[in-house]
Amino acid sequence: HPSLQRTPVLAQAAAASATPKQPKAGSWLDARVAVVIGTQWGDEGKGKLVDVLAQQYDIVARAQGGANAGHTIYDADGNKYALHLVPSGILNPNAQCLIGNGVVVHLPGLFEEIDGLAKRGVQIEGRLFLSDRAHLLFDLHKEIDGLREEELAGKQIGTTKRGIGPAYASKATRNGIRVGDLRNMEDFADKLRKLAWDGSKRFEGWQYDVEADIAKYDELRKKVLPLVVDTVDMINNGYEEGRRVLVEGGQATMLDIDFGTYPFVTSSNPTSGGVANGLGLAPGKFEAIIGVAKAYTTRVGAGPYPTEIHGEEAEALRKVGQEYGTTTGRPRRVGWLDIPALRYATRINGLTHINLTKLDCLDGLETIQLGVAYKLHGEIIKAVPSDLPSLEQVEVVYESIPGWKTDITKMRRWDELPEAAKRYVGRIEELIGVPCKWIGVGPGRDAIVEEP
Ligand code: 2SA
Ligand code: GDP
Ligand code: MG
Repeated sequence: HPSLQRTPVLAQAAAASATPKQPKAGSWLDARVAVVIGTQWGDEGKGKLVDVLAQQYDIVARAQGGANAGHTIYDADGNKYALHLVPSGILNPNAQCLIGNGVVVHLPGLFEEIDGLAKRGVQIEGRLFLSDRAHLLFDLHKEIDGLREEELAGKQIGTTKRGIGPAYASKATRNGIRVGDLRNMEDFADKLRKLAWDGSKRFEGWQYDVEADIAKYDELRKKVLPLVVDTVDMINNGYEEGRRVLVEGGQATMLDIDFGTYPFVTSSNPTSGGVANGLGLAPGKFEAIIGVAKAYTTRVGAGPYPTEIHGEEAEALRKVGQEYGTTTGRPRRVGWLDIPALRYATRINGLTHINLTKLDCLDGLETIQLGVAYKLHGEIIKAVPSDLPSLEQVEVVYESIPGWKTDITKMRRWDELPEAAKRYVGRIEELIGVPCKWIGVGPGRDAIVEEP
């Protein structure tokens, strides 16, 4: 029946007339809209995959989170870039980059990032666009983030203190201020005064120079307004004209405000549903949903972590994996790969492919532990428990997998990988039912192996 067709007629016609592009590196991903999602607790290496795939895409967009994200990428010459709000597609000169309505934006931070990139010769003008529906994140949100963490004394979430929770709280309580509000400075000033007043009611003795902030934003708006567009219209027009869209997720499934280890989560939905909301791009258009999973796991901040390891073993893995936060420099907690969590992420996001990253970081191990199931009160459980006490009590069932004890960082083809490494990848695929299309063997752009 024609009404059951998912692709609008207009888009189909446009797609048919669009010239297919030739991939410059890596293989061609045959999806007009591809979404890259973190499957664990963040820092799986989403930025690197987005940078690699951006060469094949016209539009690269961020849909949620803010400057709590930290994506480290290396260009073709090995220069390092740490990105927070700017999509990792920015290093591909042909890609247009969008910051969608679901993102919370700290403008001074965004301009610091933009200026840093521009100094290094990255073209920004005409390539980076900001949604007029995105909510602004002010210094006051950062201060409140800090105050709230202090109040939790001993039970902190371990946020990045980038103001993320308070900014989404302002959005939900409907006194948030949007990027588009900068078009009318008088209204903007009133709204910001109201926001600061609210904060002073909640935190006794808290001082905030709101007038100085208003003056600062009055200056900033001249730089901001040229980047501001209706990104919902822009991304949908682009799609209908046959342009290819790549979405860069921030944080990850286990940090999702609905599906993560609440309250030890971030304040947005980093899952594929959040992408639809954060861009105004309908979920039926997502042709590839790629889950990025580290070959082991890490977590920054507090909260349950069933496969966590401690002591010397943990220290060694943290060192090889260079597991320190991109945004805050905090040492990351480390552990084994958690299959129940990965299966949960597969279902929630509708994953079509996996990018298994940092397999090289397991090169030195005699034996690798793979967490294959959870037990609660002695019984195997099928689902990931929703309540913290249960999740804290789960006992992990491990399978011991022989390591390969070989340096794989120079390998670029599947058939070059040691048999034991292939067996580890194969076992993961068998347990989650999704192919590991890409395997990361180093931080560089080219350090990626594709499974045939
Ligand atoms: P927030 O700041 O309110 O989003 O913090 C809430 C929880 O979400 C976690 N979170 C992260 N976890 C890993 N990486 C993140 N980004 C940075 C990076 C982290 C850094 O890429 O390295 O530099 O420290 C990130 N952002 C948020 C956070 O740890 C809390 O558990
Ligand atoms: P993101 O937040 O998911 O984009 O990940 P981050 O950039 O915060 O952290 C991933 C880190 O691992 C970065 O320093 C990357 O350069 C690095 N990385 C990504 N893929 C690989 C890989 O396959 N092997 C190694 N050794 N490092 C990788
Ligand atoms: Mg990160």
